[in-house]
Amino acid sequence: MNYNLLAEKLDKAALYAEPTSQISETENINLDESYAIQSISMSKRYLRGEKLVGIKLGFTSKAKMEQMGVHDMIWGRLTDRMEYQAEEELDMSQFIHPRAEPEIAFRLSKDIDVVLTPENAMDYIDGVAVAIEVIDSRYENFKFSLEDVIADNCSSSGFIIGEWYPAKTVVNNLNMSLLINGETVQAGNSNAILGNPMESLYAATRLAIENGENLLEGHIILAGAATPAHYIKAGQIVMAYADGLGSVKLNIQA
Ligand code: OOG
Ligand code: MG
Repeated sequence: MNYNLLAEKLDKAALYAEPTSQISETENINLDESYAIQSISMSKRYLRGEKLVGIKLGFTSKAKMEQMGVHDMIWGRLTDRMEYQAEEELDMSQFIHPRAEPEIAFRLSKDIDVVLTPENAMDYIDGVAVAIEVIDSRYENFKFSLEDVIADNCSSSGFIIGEWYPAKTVVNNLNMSLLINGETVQAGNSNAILGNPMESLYAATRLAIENGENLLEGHIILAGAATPAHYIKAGQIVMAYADGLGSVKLNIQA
């Protein structure tokens, strides 16, 4: 099997917003191979000038695992091109079938050189925030196996982060919701994320260290959605809310 060709197929699908068939339809890949394909496809983005700005965890909640029919946590890479700034509009033509989900974000104040724990975490983060993640599977009909979605960089395609709050701000047991044009379309609790979103932060640092990925000062960790993801459409105003962290809004271009 040619990993480079599979990485290229996924990279092209993302670049041209054209869906592609699942790798698992023709190849029998294991988890290590799917992370290898993810890594090769990311190198194609880096060659086009994109910069790594952090990592995201996926399927950290039962709600997400059940929605997508998978059974394990996954991780993917975030780049500067995926980040939206306040008031910037999302252009649907760059996406295949995007969905939004409410998330909690952490910002690193220091390069990661140890796995974070409840004891040392406050020395390594300087902010927490509510965020919207936009996921856009490159596979037809948003259908995939665990191996497929990992190779596809865990559907990562966009995110926007709300106002940063102090690192010590409580992130567990917060009501979280996703609103479209002011109406709640998904609601959950931040404890749906591994029992406490801080667990995602710890897990992200463990996975990064185990896999030789450098997490650096200023990098962002997305903890994974507390609720199922929701399809978004042109002209909508998408908002994520979390108790104590306020809200963040993303406008979808009409
Ligand atoms: C994979 C990405 C999952 C999350 O927060 O659980 C994810 C997908 O559902 O397409 O980002
Ligand atoms: Mg997510």
